[in-house]
Amino acid sequence: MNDLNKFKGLFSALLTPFNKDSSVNFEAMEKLVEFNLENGIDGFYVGGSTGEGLLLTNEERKATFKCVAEATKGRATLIAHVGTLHTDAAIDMAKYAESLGYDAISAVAPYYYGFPLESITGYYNDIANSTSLPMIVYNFPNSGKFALTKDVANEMFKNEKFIGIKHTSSDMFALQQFKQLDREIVVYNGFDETLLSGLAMGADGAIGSTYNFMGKKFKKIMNDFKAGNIDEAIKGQNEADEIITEMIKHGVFQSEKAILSEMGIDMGECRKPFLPITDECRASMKKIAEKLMSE
Ligand code: MN9
Repeated sequence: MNDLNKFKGLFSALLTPFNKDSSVNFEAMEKLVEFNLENGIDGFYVGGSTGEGLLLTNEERKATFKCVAEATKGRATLIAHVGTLHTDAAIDMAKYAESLGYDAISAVAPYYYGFPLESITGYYNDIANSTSLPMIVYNFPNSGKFALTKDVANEMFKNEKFIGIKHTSSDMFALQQFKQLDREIVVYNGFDETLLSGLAMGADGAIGSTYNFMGKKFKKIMNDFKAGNIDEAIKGQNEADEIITEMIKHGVFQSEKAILSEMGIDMGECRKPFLPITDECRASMKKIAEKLMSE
């Protein structure tokens, strides 16, 4: 049996910094990991949507897994996102993550073709059965035509390798349902702007992009929630959401890179076809970064 406790808590969906020529900036990535750990982050989700994993080559994805494993040195729980359309490539990445000592693998459901359910569950089983690592299903309905349901999850989770769901959706009823499966699993809230509602519906933790620079703020929200200080928790969520609202206007990942660059970590731009960071975005995020650093 897997110990689920190490999978609970606040996990950063780690951003991937790029150099000017758009190659991965590993030095900045190490700094970002350290910065996250200083802010109390419990674990990292590497190479997901936020990490621009699907815009990296498979070799680059593996190199980022290695960089993060070496930078954390066992100080955080590590989840490698290996999702891609090509099953064997996903398996190759999963095996590599296993060799690096990762704690779990995760994958978004195969997208683009509108695969039938049997293909999707087959894909997950193929990857999950290829290593000794547990699997966390990345449920992100906006990324394709597939939204996980309780019944499908119950079927999938008959395979003991499956231990959790990263629920990137505002459907809080679905999140609640995932906590009622036939056996206990870990459920992560996936949209940071709804963390508090996710916790209220039973989430064990959260995986998100804004924790890269608002780790302390969100840790406090979680602790306030656990302690029953709901008014304080709502206040914290409102403060965070004011920032996220501004980020959404300018592009979430561009804004996050602009904020962290202001905080002293050279994040560079997002990879094409993401658009460059605009001057308006930089100016707005500079103010947000200054405010966060003064807190
Ligand atoms: O991994 C992230 N999801 C996506 C979680 O980027 C699709 C979230 O953290 C969002 O970036 C964040 C802003 O909408 O909630």
